[in-house]
Amino acid sequence: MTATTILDVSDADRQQFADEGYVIFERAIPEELLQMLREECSYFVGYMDACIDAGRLKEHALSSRNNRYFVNDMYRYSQRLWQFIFSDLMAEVCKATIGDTAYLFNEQWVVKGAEQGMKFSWHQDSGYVKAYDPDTTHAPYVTCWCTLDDVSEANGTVYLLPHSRGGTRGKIITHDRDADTNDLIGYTGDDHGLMIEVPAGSIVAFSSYNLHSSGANRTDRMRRVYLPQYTPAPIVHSNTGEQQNLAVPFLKDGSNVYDHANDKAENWGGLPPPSLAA
Ligand SMILES: O=C(O)CCC(=O)C(=O)O
Repeated sequence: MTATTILDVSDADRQQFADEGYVIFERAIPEELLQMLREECSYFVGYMDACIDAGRLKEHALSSRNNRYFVNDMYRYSQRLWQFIFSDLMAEVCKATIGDTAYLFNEQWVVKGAEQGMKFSWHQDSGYVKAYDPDTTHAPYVTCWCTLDDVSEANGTVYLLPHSRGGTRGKIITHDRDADTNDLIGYTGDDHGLMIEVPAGSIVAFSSYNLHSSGANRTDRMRRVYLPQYTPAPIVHSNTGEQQNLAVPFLKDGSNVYDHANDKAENWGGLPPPSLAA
């Protein structure tokens, strides 16, 4: 299965991303890819439940059972998720936002449980990088917030501050950590931001410098999002030079250079696939 849909990107879309740091592509994900993402999502939520039940949540984890799930850096556990992450569709999103060179930096599921899915505090995604590397000056990367369900105020959608409202153009803020939720908090002002209400299969692409938050899920169904993030260059720690997260080559000079056969943790970082060996 490969994505053949070419995204309809206008000059105005590119300009909005350049100026304000975000662009929205409604119903961009073809139905068969969307179905595949929903199936994979079920697997990874189940996997996370098992980790929680076994007491294997990491320190500072953002997840809690039936409530809020963040499952990241596990795409090599899936036989087919790479077909979305490195698809022509995502290549078009990268080209419209960060340009002709792109590396996969991180990917994660963000799922809010029915009725109790908790809110997520105002932050920049780059604020999470800065928490581990206070001197970081990395260029903004792009977060592709892909909706697997229709999203609205009721089920905990995202709120976004364009650069002109958040004062975030060219700026990474030092965040505070909430001791109860482990959320990093980068904004406590009065602006509620743009509420993103889009149908399932949409891609909200925003820069890692844009402040955003999300609400609680008050509906009787889960709210599911898949979120790959791409950098224009590998991000390395400013003091040690160590690569941060993943740096899987995706686009070079605008061409898709992803090499599935060599997509291994030892080459480009991240978790290896599961092993059956004890
Ligand atoms: O999907 C959400 O609720 C917000 C996710 C988010 O802000 C993030 O992962 O940075």
